[in-house]
Amino acid sequence: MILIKLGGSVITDKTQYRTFNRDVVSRLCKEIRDSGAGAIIVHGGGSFGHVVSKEYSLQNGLIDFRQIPAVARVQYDMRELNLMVINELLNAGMPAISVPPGSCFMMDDGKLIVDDPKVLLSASHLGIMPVMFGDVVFDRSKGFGICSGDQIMEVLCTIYNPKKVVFVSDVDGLYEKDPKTNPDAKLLTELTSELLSSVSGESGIDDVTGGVRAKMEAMLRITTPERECVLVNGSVPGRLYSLLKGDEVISTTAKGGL
Ligand code: IP8
Repeated sequence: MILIKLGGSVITDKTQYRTFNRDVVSRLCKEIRDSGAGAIIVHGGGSFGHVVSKEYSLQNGLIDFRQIPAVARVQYDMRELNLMVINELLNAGMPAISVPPGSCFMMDDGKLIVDDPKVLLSASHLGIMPVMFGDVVFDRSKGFGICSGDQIMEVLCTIYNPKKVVFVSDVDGLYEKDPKTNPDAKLLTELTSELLSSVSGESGIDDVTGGVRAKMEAMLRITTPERECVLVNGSVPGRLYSLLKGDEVISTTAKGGL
């Protein structure tokens, strides 16, 4: 089984509130289907999740009750995004269902807690693909918090033990500097914990869940001697398909743990 995260940067336009990249998502769903990889899919928030969350500092938990309408708004926006992703998966012939993370998990001081994976396992045992996403989730100590798609990926690794993990983004992989503001930045084909310290974590877009560095750390934590974790550009047609088929593609592969 391969665990895939469709990042918010590829499924939405992160600079425009609530803008869904339908054509890209439709193509990516077909690439996953055509590869024949048994996949479980998670997706990020992009401009459906991060804009309002940042405006109301939802990542810091409950500070004042003016945040409450924003909690409801972000949950609504994320469900709309999720259903649009699910619709593209169904159109591609994959039996996907929506599983909001708050329906299975809680958080404690920002850490995602898995009490019981039965709901998820019941779906996947029936050949149904549960699709989770970054969202506002209740937190035992902070009232609520932002659960990122990357945290969900880490938790799903413990539940499903996938043989490969793929993060789909809108960049070719990890660069030593942000390639959007530094066109001469060099792509790193391999990521190790030693290299991480020399990489600049800057990111041009506001992101309440930590941006590039947090993603790289999550990718390294996910690796084991048997499991690689790859970051690939989903904006380039065919690249995800080739990667899933086992071809060499432009990407960054995390190895060796954190
Ligand atoms: O895009 C964050 O998920 P991510 C979701 O995977 C929200 O970091 C609601 C901001």
